[in-house]
Amino acid sequence: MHNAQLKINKIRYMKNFKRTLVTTALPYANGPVHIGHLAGVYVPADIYVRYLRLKGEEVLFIGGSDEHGVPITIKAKKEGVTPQDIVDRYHGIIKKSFEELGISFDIYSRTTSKIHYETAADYFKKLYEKGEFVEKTSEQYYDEEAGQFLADRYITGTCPHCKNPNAYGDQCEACGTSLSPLDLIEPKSAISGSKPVLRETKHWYLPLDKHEAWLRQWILEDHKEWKTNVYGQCKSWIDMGLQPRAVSRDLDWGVPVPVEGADGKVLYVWFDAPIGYISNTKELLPNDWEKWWKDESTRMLHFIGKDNIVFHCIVFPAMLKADGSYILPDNVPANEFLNLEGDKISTSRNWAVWLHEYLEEFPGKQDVLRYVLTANAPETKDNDFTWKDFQTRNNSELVAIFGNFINRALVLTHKYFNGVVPALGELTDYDRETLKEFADVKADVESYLDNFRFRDAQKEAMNLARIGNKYLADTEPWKLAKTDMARTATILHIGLQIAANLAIAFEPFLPFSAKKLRGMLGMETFSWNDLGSIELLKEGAQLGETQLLFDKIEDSVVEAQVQKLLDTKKANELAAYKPAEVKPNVAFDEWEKTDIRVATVLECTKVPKADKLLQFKLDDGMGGRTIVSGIAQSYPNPEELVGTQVLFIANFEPRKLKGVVSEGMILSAVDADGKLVLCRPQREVKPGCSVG
Ligand code: B3M
Ligand code: ZN
Repeated sequence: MHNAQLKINKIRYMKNFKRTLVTTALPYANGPVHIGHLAGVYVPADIYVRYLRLKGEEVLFIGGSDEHGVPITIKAKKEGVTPQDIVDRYHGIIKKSFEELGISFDIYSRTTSKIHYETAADYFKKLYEKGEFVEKTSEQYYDEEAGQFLADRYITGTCPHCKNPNAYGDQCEACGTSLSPLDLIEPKSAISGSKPVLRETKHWYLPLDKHEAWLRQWILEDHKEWKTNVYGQCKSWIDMGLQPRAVSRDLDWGVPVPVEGADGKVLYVWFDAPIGYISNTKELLPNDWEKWWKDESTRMLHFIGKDNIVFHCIVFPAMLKADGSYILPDNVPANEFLNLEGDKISTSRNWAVWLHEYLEEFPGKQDVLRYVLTANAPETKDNDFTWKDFQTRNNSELVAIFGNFINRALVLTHKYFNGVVPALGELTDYDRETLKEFADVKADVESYLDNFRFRDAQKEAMNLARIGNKYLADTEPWKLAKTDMARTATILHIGLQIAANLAIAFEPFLPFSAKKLRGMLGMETFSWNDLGSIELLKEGAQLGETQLLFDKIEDSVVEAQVQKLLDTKKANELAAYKPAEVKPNVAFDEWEKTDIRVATVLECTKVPKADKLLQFKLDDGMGGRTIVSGIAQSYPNPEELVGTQVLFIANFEPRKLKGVVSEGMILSAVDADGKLVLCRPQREVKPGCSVG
């Protein structure tokens, strides 16, 4: 991995910058955050920030909720509450869950704060006064019944490509095509259901075309070191030619456009949201914020997901440049997407592992989630989270390697040396080999972290635990203790130094466990620069109490999580269910030929060697009959049907099924999930009664 580019990046960084400003995408406050957000943005950003802090660098970590945008207004309308109610609810949930996961923001604020409204409005005004916008009038859909212009999401209609009747004005979710509202066939307002009309409206546009030349130079020439997924997306946008982008909308939720004649218009959410990074810095550091935003020796990094690349690499930089007093980001280490059990994570389909639910269902296991998400981080391509992998990584990596090593080293020290760090004696060749191997870890972890390769960095840190585990397994101090106390002391001394190194190396990745471990080792101070040292613990120092770092996750626990997802899938299927088309009409005298009757079940058993069939013995009021029915999979306990009543077709031509003659057909409804449900009269009736 020590290729030239990695080194160049590091040198660039060390030469030019004094401090680092890290921002993370502001999640929309219209739902809680899920593992996709975490793996793509917040966990890597937190690892990076913790790493810099541990190195003693000056760093600021900014987060917050994005509280504007049409989806929030739609959700509010659906629930019959105000948009403010919605964002208050989710901002609270999101903020608390981030805190509990140990995402160590210096501030987590929101875009409905007073300071944000002022900052965003002032930002717009300055650009407006500098003549950085162009004004354009265009025709947009207007709902005359509701008396308002319609945001793209508020218009539905038929997709011109796939004829899906429920396409949105910005996208067809059936075929994935992005649309403009004017593309829709038979557009309809999602507010009133009426047919919208076209009306003229004026908006302000950021002329990205005018920024194209410098953006091309700045990204494509000066930032070749950006991740290939980020660089590639930017290149294709720039090569397609940049277009002016509207920065205002006709909407009643957002920061009002602060110029005359702009009644009923607000800033477009993607204009105000990135300014939220600035407002939140101001809120935290009212007197000192400018050094983070306007000083060339500040290195700014935006951690985001791939769907936000164009806004952070092209639109926001153009806004910053248009103002003229701000620095530009030095890097935008965007990630790809994390899938869940093979399917795209989706808030609307509830296909997600929600952070606040995880924290409740897995108390004290924040680090397990952090570990698994980092191990599967979608850094270069989309990746998948499965509960099975979650369990395996916990049980065979955290427990079996990391936890096992720590536990052995500490328990043995308590047992043979009363919990006091024993003396280091003479080293064997094997000791030296082990120490040499572990001395490289620091440089490797650093190099990966400096290049935003968090999976590799964590893997490398985990190597320390592997080295420790192997060292104890090979040297077997528990056996030596019977014969050679001095040698036992040396081995445990080395083991404890490796443990202390782990407590430092894992602070960025697994902060809760690292802290616990430092407590067990009695480490009061620690710094990244000590990593690699074998003098972290002094001979004679007293260790703290030993606790278990990680514990096993049982099958039943992950099975319950998988079941929860299956339930979600089923609920989605039910929600999407559409009844089958009705068959052609049947004349009355044709229909009358069918003789449907009621019977009481006398016996019901599985048909041997036929997993779909049940054999019914019925009291049909006419001497009894046998019917075989293909409902076994929907009724795993057929004996429970005895005594209940069923409907059956009495004049159905008898036929042989698996050797049994079936004299009729029992009626059941086919539910949305394909399950069969028996039909019966609403109260008990005499067997043999007609149905009609
Ligand atoms: N809220 C989009 C998103 O969560 C948006 C990010 C804003 S960052 C300034 O995907
Ligand atoms: Zn379509």
